[in-house]
Amino acid sequence: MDYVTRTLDGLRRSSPGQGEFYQAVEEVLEVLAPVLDADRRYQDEAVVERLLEPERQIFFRIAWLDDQGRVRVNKGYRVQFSSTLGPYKGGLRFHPSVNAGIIKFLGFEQIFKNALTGLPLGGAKGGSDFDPKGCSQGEIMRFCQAFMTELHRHIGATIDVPAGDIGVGQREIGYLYGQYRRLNGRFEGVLTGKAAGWGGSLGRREATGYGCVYFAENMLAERGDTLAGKRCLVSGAGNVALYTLEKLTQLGARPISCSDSSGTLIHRAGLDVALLKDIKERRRLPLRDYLDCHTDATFIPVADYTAGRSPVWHEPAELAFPCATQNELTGVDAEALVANGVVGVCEGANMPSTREAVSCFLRAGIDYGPGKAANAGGVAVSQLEMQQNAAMARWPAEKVDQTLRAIMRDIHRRASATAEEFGAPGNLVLGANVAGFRRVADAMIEQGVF
Ligand code: NDP
Ligand code: 2IT
Repeated sequence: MDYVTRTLDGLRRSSPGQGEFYQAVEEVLEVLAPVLDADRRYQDEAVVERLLEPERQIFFRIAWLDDQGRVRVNKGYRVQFSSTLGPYKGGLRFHPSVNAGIIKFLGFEQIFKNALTGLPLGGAKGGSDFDPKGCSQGEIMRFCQAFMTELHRHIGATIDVPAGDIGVGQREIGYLYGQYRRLNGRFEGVLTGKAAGWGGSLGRREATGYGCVYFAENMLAERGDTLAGKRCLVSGAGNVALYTLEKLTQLGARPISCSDSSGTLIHRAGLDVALLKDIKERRRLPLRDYLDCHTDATFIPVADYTAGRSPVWHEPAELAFPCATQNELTGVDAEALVANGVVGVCEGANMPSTREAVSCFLRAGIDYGPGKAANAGGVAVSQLEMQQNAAMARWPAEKVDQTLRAIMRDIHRRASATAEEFGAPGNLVLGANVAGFRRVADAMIEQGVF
């Protein structure tokens, strides 16, 4: 049995019930085989075995009071995967689906994504099974305070710097930061995604979505093509989706679909992004409210989905941007996209395409930008926020945006050049994983066994 198969078999036995973690590892290891064979040091020094085991996992209880005065209890997680390249870095997710396997898959992906940025960043992820839906502002604040009451002893500006993810935006980062400051009495860059008035970086809110579109621009440019006039399908209607939609519109593309947990919105004339931001970001309303202003749009509620499948991928279009959550784009969806003439898929979310979907894209030979390359703009601008905090400085928005553009171009170049080097031109799954792996693996060897 070969090394990769043996390692995956061992992982399946040692991580029962952690399907998403296994899936994320499988994607990385399958493309690493030629690198592991070419350089024996990686096997001799057990680099893969070490990377699969987080340096530290913190599981904790969060008890808080709801508006009725009842005590509520949730599970909290921070998985500190790798600090080889810098302080642990990665978001916090608040969603009822969160469990140890989900946090481990996200943390594992984060190691390679962060390495690929070329910046000094380790990899981590955290969160809770807390469901913010239907909670009052006061409940969210008390939950965040209770979460940080435990987390604060494990993080710090040069130790571990959390940020947002699903269910954690600027409001939650504010409550988390306030509690950290209350407990530690230090004004330091311990979280990123802060409001711009008190330590946040301009452009962090936009960074993941804008970065994803810059990545798509780079993929298209390789074929001498541009975004102008392209019809785009986007899933989600949260932070990443909204700023993907905004940048697509700015660059002359025409986004025609998006979605949230209540259903899918299709507007073939082109989505009204300012209205979507007002509904979803400012007023926190369901997507259906869009129809009040645009009667020519269609909203399909989740209850009407055929075979539980979102119609978001089933419109004819040239580009697709999955920006909601893991495994939201299946093999069937991928076949439909390809049959409808899609030329590129660029992932704003983490691992949104199933293994079958990824195989379909690679077989079809379309441009495919995997999340760990295409959505790295968020964590990259988080690192720019850390730089600004460390220097007590504040960069203008233009400088952040220019730096983000340059970082996304470099990530694309690095992934593309690595794919060429291994005889698989255009295969950015191979390119991104191998380039990220080599940076962190070489540093692990240089720093000795621990
Ligand atoms: P948000 O919470 O802001 O938005 C998530 C969006 O996806 C919401 O519209 C939500 O619906 C929808 N959604 C979430 N889960 C589901 C589900 N199970 N079924 C259907 N719809 C769902 O999160 P972000 O935009 O920050 O994150 C989206 C993705 O991008 C995640 O995969 C995240 O890991 C990834 N990512 C985020 C980064 C960031 O900087 N924030 C950086 C890199 C990647 P509703 O509005 O109804 O809640
Ligand atoms: O998945 C991700 O890269 C994030 N949620 C952002 C991480 C960060 O530290 O900004």
